[in-house]
Amino acid sequence: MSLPTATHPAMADAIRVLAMDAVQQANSGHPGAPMGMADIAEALWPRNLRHNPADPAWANRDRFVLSNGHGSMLIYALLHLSGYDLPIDELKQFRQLHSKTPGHPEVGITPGVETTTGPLGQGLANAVGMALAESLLAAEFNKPGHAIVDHHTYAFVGDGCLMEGISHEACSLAGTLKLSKLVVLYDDNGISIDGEVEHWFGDDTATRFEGYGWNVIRGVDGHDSDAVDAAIKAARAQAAKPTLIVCRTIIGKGSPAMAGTHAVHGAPLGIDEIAATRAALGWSHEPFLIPQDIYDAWDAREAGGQAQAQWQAAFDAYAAQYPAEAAEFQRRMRGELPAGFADQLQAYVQATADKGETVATRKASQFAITALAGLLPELLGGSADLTGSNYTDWKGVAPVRANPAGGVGFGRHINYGVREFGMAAVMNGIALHGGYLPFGGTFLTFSDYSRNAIRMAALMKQRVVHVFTHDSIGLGEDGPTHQSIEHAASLRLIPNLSVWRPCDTVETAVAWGAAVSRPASLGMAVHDGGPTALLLSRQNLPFVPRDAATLAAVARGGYVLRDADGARAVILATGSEVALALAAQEALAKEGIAVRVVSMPSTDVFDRQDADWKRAVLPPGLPRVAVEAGVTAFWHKYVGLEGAVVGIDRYGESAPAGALFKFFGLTADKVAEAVKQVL
Ligand SMILES: Cc1ncc(C[n+]2csc(CCOP(=O)(O)OP(=O)(O)O)c2C)c(N)n1
Ligand SMILES: [Mg+2]
Repeated sequence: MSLPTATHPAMADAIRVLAMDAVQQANSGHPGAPMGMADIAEALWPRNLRHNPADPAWANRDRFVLSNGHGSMLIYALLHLSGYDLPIDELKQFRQLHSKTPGHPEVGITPGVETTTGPLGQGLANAVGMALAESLLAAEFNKPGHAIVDHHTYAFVGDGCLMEGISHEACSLAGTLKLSKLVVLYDDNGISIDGEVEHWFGDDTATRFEGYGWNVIRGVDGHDSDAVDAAIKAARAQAAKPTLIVCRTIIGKGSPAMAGTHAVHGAPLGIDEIAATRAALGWSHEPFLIPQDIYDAWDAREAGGQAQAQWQAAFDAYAAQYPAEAAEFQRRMRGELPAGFADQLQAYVQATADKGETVATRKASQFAITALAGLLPELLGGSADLTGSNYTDWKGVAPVRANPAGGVGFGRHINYGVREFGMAAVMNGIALHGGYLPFGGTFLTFSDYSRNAIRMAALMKQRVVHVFTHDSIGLGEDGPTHQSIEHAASLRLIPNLSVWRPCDTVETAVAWGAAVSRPASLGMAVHDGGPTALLLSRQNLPFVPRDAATLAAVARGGYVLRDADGARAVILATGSEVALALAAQEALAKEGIAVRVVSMPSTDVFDRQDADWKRAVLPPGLPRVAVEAGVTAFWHKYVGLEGAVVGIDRYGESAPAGALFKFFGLTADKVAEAVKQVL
C-alpha cells in the first residue's frame, strides 16, 4: 500500500504514545506490549489485514485476536487509528466504568474486538477455533470459482500465552488439522512480569511449533516492519500449515530508561519518562493528539469498504447460482435457527415422551443430538477423546480431518484429542467466528480442566454446549478421581452458564432444546445468550411418565413431577436422584405421609421463572428435602436452613455403582428418613 506522508515508524509511534498516555491517564494498564508490538501491528493492520471499520460484522473479514490481552491499548489504538467507531474520547476513558476501552479487550463492548482476552493462552485457542470454523465453512459452502469463505485469522501472542499449557493443546490440534490460514505473531521480548523469562521459559519455541507441524518463520526483527510484512506475506503464500512468526522485540520500545525491562510491562511510565520517550521518538504532539497525516496513513475505511464491496459482488454471483446455499450461509452467520425449528423441537420432545425409553441420560443425549443434527446443519460435535463414552457422535457423521494439501475437509464431528481446556476454548472461537453451533464432550469431573474457558463463554455469552457425562458416583468402579462431587454445584455458580441435570429422556430432550435455543451472540450483538452444561448419567435412569401439563412444565427448569394430595413436604431432586425421590414418596405414602416430588433439572432456569411459578412449585411453609449425589451446601438455597439435604460431602470410592449409592446413603429409605426429620 502506498502511504501518504507519514512514515511507517511514525505510524507505529502513534501507537506507542497513545498507549503510554492512556495508561498514564488511567494510572493503570500495560504499556510495554503495545510499545513493543507497535511495528508488528503496523506491518499487519494497514498492509495485510482485510477488514472494514464501517462493518465490523462483515462475514469474510480477517479475524484478529490479541491473545496477550493485557496489551489492550494496542488494539484500542489500532481500532481508533483505522477508523472504527472508537473515538479518541474513549481512549481517554481507558479502564473507566462503562467506557468502550475496558482493562482487557471484551467482545461486545468495543467494535472490532473479536474475543475477550486476558486469561493468557485462551485467545490463541480462540484463534484456532476461528481458523477451524473458517476452514470448515469454506469446505461446506465454497463452490468451484466461488470462494465466499476465504479469510485469515491473525493472533498476537506473548511469552505468557506460549508458557500456558493451553497453547500446546490448541496449537498441536491446529498443526494436525493444517489450519494454514492461521498466522500467529509471537512477541518474543524475553520478558514477563517476574523479569527475564530465560530463567523459567527456556523452550526452543520455534522448534516446538515445527514439531506441531507448523510453518515457523524464525528470527524476524520485530522492529523492522518491512521484515514482519514480508514474513506475513510468506505465511499467506503457503496453504499447507499454520504459521508462527517469531518476532524478536524489545518490550516498551521507545522508552529510554525502561525499554527491555519488566518495569514497563504493567505500570505507567511516569510523566518524566513519558517526556523522555517523547523526546527520544521525536514526538512533539500533546497527549491524544494525532497529526492528520498519521490518521490518513492508518485509515482503513476506504480500502476496507472496497474489499467488502468486492466480496459482496462475489457473494452476489454465488447467490445467483446457488440461492439456497447463499441463504443458508447468511442464516448461519446470523446465528439464527431455521424457520420452524421450535415446532420441530416440540415434536421431538413429544415423540420422546411417547416412546418412554429407559436409558442412561448420556444415551438420551445422543438421541437428542441425532435428532437435532438433522434439524440444525450448524450443529458441530466433538469430544475430548471420549466419543464412545460421551455419545457425542451420531450415525453417519463424518469426522473432521486435515486435507493432505492443507485445511480441513468437511465433517461435523471433531476429535479434539485429550485436550479438555483446548476443546472448550476452541469451541468458543468457533462460536465467535459464526456459522456453527459447537458442542463437545468429556467426563463431568474434567470440566475443571475446561473451567476457565466455560467461564469465558459465559462472560462472552457464547452459545456452546458442554456434554458432561459420568456425572456422579453412579459411574462406579473408576472411583473418586472420576466421580463428580462438587462439580454440579460449582458449575451452577457461573453466571450466564445454564446447567441441566436431567432425570430421563424427556428432560434430556428439553435440556438440549434449551441449550441450542439460547440466542447466539455474534460480534457486538451480544444479548442474553450463553453456554450450557448438560450433566448426564453413565447409568440407566428410569423413564418417568408425565401428563401434557407436566411435560410442558419441564422447560421451566423446576416443576412438580409427582404431586400428592395434602402434601406435607417437598422432595427436590435432580438427575439420577429423581428416581430415589419418587421411591421415597411411595414409601412415605404407605406410612400415610403425603409428599410432593419436584424435579429441578435446571436451577438457573427455575430461578428465572416468575415468582408465582416458584411459589406454586415450592410453596412457602412446606418443609423441603433436596437429594443430589453431590455436595449439600448449594441446596440450602432451596431448602433453607430448616430443610434437609441428602448428598455427599466427601470424595467417592471405587466400587460398583449400586454399592456406592448404598454406602453413601443415597437411598429411598434415607430420603424418607430425612423427610420425617423435617416434618
Ligand atoms: C492465565 C493468566 N495467568 C496470569 C495472568 C497475569 N499476567 C498478565 S500478563 C502476564 C505476563 C505475561 O508475559 P508476556 O506474555 O511475556 O507479556 P509481556 O510482559 O511481554 O507484555 C501475567 C502473568 C493472566 N493474565 N492470565
Ligand atoms: Mg514477554
